[in-house]
Amino acid sequence: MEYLDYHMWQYVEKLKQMGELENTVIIFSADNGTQDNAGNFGKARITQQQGMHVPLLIYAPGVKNLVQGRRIIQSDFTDVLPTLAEVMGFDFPKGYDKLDGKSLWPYLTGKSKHHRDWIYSMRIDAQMIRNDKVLRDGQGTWYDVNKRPGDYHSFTKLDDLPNGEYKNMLLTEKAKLEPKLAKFNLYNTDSEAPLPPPDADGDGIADWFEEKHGPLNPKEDSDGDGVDNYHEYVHGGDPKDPKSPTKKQLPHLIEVSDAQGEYLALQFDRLEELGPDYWCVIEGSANGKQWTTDGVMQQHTRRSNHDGTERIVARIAADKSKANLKQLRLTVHKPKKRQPRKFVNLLK
Ligand SMILES: [Ca+2]
Ligand SMILES: [Ca+2]
Ligand SMILES: [Ca+2]
Ligand SMILES: [Ca+2]
Repeated sequence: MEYLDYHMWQYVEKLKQMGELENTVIIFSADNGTQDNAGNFGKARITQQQGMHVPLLIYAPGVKNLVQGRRIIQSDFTDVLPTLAEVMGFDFPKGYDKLDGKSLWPYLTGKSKHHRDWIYSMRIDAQMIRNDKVLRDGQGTWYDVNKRPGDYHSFTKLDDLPNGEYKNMLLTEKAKLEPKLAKFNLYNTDSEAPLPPPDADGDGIADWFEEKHGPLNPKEDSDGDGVDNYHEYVHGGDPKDPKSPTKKQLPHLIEVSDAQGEYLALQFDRLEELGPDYWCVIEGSANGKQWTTDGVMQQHTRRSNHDGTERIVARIAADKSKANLKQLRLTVHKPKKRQPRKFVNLLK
């Protein structure tokens, strides 16, 4: 934190030297916390609000009447662009309908007491939405956030509340938010994410791989090396060569030692072309029976092997000596059918 303060101080000092501090709006935010310091909820987990929640600090010493102090309001990242546009006097062209956010400026400058009614976040096709009364997490569970809207940890599930007036009020709020989800549920039909490689029979093995090696059944192990054809493709193996993929290419445990400590990690190779649609889930287990994603990094380091594959290292977040997870396993999901976004360039 001190190091971060030091860097911010350097920015502020530089702006002072340039005589521009009074003419600058500093918007400071952060990536989602790591799992260690966010209690297993970091790294953009959509399943709980903690995975999505980030700080937002705004400092504008030259602006009179700027709202001061900590505020608990609904605001998300989509608000940053319209805020900056308003600060800089940029008007979006009429008919430009791609802005989901709302400028924070009227609220920040005290012209408006209220910013917005609800906020939204998504990852792949998981969606989270909330207002100051109810919250839906990325798995579709609804929570009562009415009593402590600024508390991001200890919500009661709507289903667990006794029937009555209070629950009915929350159900009304839920009914207001639910229809909004459909508008944004576009990942499979109108997403700007790069498409996975063409796969005519939809079995998860790209066309080029089946053209090269002949039609493949993803569940079959054609060369009897213990790796089915789907995973031969995923890990950059050869489905007709029992010596490929090698043990180094397949998921295996390694020990990592670096400045942050000693960790148990799962290492494997995968084709670079797979992209985010081939959803990797790493689970850990203390006893080889119960498996969980809690405490396991889902965003991992990746390094290109410069041969069309990349090496992935996914590690347990806690130090090895303290970690209770002793085993890791990998599941690679097959992509859903998707269509590319039909871009309309309204700014040209
Ligand atoms: Ca295929
Ligand atoms: Ca096939
Ligand atoms: Ca095989
Ligand atoms: Ca093989």
